[in-house]
Amino acid sequence: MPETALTPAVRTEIDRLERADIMVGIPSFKNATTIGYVVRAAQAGLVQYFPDLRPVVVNSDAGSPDGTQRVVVETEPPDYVERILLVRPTNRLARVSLTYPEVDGVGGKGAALRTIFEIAAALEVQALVVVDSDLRSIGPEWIELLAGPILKGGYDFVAPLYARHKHDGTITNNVTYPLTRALYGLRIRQPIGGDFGVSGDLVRHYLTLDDWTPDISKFGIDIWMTTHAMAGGFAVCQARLGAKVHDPKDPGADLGPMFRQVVSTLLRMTVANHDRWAKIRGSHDVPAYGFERVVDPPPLEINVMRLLSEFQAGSLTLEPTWREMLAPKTVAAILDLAGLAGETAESARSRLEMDLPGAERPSTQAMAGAAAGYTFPDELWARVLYDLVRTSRDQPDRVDAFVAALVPIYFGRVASAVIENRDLTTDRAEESVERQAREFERLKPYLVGHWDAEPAKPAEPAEAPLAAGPTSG
Ligand SMILES: Nc1nc2c(ncn2[C@@H]2O[C@H](COP(=O)(O)OP(=O)(O)OP(=O)(O)O)[C@@H](O)[C@H]2O)c(=O)[nH]1
Ligand SMILES: [Mg+2]
Repeated sequence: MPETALTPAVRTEIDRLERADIMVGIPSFKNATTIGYVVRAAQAGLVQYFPDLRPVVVNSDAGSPDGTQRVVVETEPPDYVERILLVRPTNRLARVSLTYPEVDGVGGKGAALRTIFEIAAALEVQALVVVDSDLRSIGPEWIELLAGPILKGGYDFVAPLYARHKHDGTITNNVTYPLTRALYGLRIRQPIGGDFGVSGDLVRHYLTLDDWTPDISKFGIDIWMTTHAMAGGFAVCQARLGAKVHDPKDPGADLGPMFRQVVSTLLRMTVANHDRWAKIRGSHDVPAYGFERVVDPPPLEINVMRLLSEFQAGSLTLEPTWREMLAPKTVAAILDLAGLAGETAESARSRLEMDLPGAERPSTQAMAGAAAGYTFPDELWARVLYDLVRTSRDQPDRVDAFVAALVPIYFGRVASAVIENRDLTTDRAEESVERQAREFERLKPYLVGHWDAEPAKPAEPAEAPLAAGPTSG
């Protein structure tokens, strides 16, 4: 990790707290409306489930202008929690909100967590739980579910398992889950869920690593934590948390930068960890703890038409980059499919106008129905990602450009998943995620063979398109 740059204020807090056994860390940036509830749930969980340990809650904030930090320190204090839960803990819960320092000039969720790791290591905690500050569905039991396997079961890393709406978690379902599973052979269903339990040993391991990048200071942090837990041989499990309800995001509108940060980090780590994954075939289940709740997460609207149009529009400016980053057969199939995406969007649009004249924005269901027939095959998607692993190795300086160029292809893949799942229950939609994950495993020899082949001659430098890709910026 880069040199620690803890601010004097953070050091003062560490000196004041001295030691703790269990810590809940909460990164935040402009979450004043939701973080109070998360802090209350965290406090109640610590008091109720771990009354004999020394607990601390640490909020690591970006200096939010909306009063996030004030909400944290003004939320009902720990003695209120003791009163309502009728618990007399051995140690008084400590609560801190601080502004984290940027890492090499870059702030973000990962930079916030880095400060949380440093504090956890300095306080010598046995278990660290990190939870997002925009959660609506967290309850006190989440703290027990994420810390229990570490304190009682000897695990080092607890990944979350949630019921998510079938259209939510698109980066997870299409990229991080199938790729992580096929590479490392572990079925961690939510590798970037955002809510984790980490042992003191694993926190210390994180602090010794020297592969930190600006993307890890942002949303690359989750996949970085999960991958290092697996690659470092730490004991990994999952905790069933029920539903994940948080500030929703439409993948076509909000998730471009996050996609780039996660996928660039994943590709760089895949290249670096070749020795760890090259020999692994197939995968195993990862133990899951906690009561299996049946919950219906709230629905999420997705603009299918926009995803299809962006895929087609991407082909107009990004074809030269696609040729650099993908195998010739893969590019040919992608270009055909981008054309089909454009035609599908156009005909679906006119069909919707006829069916719903004057309607504002058609529902996800209506859009997906009108676009039925368009499919992005699992095998092609797996080849796209596997080609990218190889070109990321050969042209490490181009990873960011390749991942930016991948965004419209990813949109084409997400559109296909939304269309395929439009009439399915959440459980049935899960089967298509599993089918795709098996396809990544089946094609792993393609990745390995491709990796072992002679390095490709870098393609002729392509004319840089003047206009940036549709989602850059
Ligand atoms: N400190 C800090 N925290 C951030 C920043 N950006 C996001 N976060 C926090 O990171 C957590 C996750 O951010 P979200 O924007 O909710 O991301 P998400 O899309 O829900 O991510 P997933 O839940 O993993 O799908 C929240 O607690 C945010 O407050 C940032 O710039 N600085
Ligand atoms: Mg969120």
